[in-house]
Amino acid sequence: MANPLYDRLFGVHAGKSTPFLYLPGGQVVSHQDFLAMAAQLAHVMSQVGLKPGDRVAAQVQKSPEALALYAACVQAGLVFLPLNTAYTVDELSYFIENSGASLIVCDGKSEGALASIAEGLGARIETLNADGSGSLTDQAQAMPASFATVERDGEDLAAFLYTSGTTGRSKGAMLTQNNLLSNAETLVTEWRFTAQDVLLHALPIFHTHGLFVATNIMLLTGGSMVFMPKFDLDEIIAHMPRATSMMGVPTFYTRLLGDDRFTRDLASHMRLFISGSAPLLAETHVQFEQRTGHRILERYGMTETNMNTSNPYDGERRAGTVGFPLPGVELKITNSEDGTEVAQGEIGQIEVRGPNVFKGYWQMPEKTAAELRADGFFITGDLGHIDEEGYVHIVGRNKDLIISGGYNIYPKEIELVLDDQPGVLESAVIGVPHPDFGETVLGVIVPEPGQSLDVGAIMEAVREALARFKHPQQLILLDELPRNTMGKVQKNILREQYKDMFAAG
Ligand code: MLC
Ligand code: AMP
Repeated sequence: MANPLYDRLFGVHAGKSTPFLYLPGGQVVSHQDFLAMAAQLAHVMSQVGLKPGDRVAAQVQKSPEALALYAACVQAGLVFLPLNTAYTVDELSYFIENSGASLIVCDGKSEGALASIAEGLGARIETLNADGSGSLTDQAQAMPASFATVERDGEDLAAFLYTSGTTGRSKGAMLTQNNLLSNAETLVTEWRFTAQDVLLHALPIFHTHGLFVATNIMLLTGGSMVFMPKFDLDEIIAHMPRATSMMGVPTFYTRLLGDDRFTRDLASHMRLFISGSAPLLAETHVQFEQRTGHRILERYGMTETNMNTSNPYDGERRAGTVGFPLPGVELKITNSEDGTEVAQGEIGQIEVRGPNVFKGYWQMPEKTAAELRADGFFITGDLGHIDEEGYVHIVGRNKDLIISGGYNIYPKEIELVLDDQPGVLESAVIGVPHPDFGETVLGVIVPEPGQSLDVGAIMEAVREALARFKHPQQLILLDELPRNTMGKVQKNILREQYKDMFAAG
């Protein structure tokens, strides 16, 4: 029986007592322990009636058990749908309803709030807490430590990851087993990962970066991870001497550089530092090399595509670029009006095609057709150019998107909440430079004529509706928004006007 993703990432480790996860408290989870945990969870899910292809929505804190839930879904042929732990109940109810999830796994603290949603949708709810306790693991303990892997084809769906959209409605990106496996295989080779690697893992495991890039690579090679619940500077510094590699968003690197304990000596055992999910400032790249002697390897990816490009392992890792298309990935720069390729060196929209590219958005054929061409090229929404030596440069975005600390925020989603508030005529949400998060959110509101606004009440409504990382750092009141002759709001003018609002120093 075959299940390519399970067989290659997990099944190959059967019976191995080699370390897989080093936990900050000193415990070690071996490959074998991890597989047993996954098998027990797979039993619970099949016993409660889940069938291959069913969706499992999980909003849980990072823990070995949470990672084993991913493995269990792969083994039982279920579609794993990890959700940001910051999402509010409002946000979650949309994802759960839209995906038609049959099982919701959440922290015990959220069970009460989610129970009515689950009931309304006919979904089952189980709990999994940060310490690994909960109804799911309670049931798992009584289960056998091996599970007959469900047969799957490489084209079968393995995961849904929700990504917000410019219209404010999130879309479930459908990723197949082959999408995930092909990309992990390429990255292992490109970045020279082996069973000897120890990866510092401080990213969340509900997004592509921490789950599919970091974890899948380490599973494929049989290496191990120092598995931390979140990014904590002290913990990173404490564990760096035993590690060989780290993956992070740019904020990880700027925070490390801001700490005097982060020295050349501390990083001397490290083989590789990788950055992605948001632009790494060339200045950070340079400072990092001066401090440690290491050149950060920057790569470029997306939820819909996993990784597309990477700076070379052996060749020159060029600051301010995202390197070359990965083997098997075709990348072209096109004119956003007619989709034709632009001349060498010119700026246009970045399109990619390859085995990494997703299968479309769940039950949204129009949105899929608008972004995924019939010939397989995906329109990323990023703007860039390719220089004479073939390095890809990202110069901006064709989509209204803010990236704060590696999290994507679509202004439209926030504008919809702001516009709904009493006394608000209209709003514009923009991203402005921020020393820690790269960019941060600023809300500009125009009150209805003669109205005085209760900013506190507006912020309270935002808190209710949206995850913390999407909240505007500040709300600014203006009499009117700048518009062009077509009546379109000129966000570029607002961005320029407020660009120094959170500047360092
Ligand atoms: C936390 N906060 C954020 C935030 N993270 N606000 C804006 N943007 C963020 N990214 C909030 C907290 O809730 C807190 O609110 C306050 O800001 C300060 O928190 P902190 O303690 O300083 O933040 P911390 O918990 O340390 O988190 C920062 C971070 C984290 C950068 C370590 O956000 C992170 O791990 N980001 C990684 C995101 C990621 O994995 N992206 C990959 C997407 S995949 P309060 O109210 O308590 O003060 C993808 C594809 C690809 O993009 O190419 O990889
Ligand atoms: P997400 O939707 O969370 O997968 O985010 C994908 C987006 O992150 C891309 O479309 C880019 O805009 C951005 N991104 C990822 N990696 C990089 C990078 N190295 N440099 C600049 N932007 C990046």
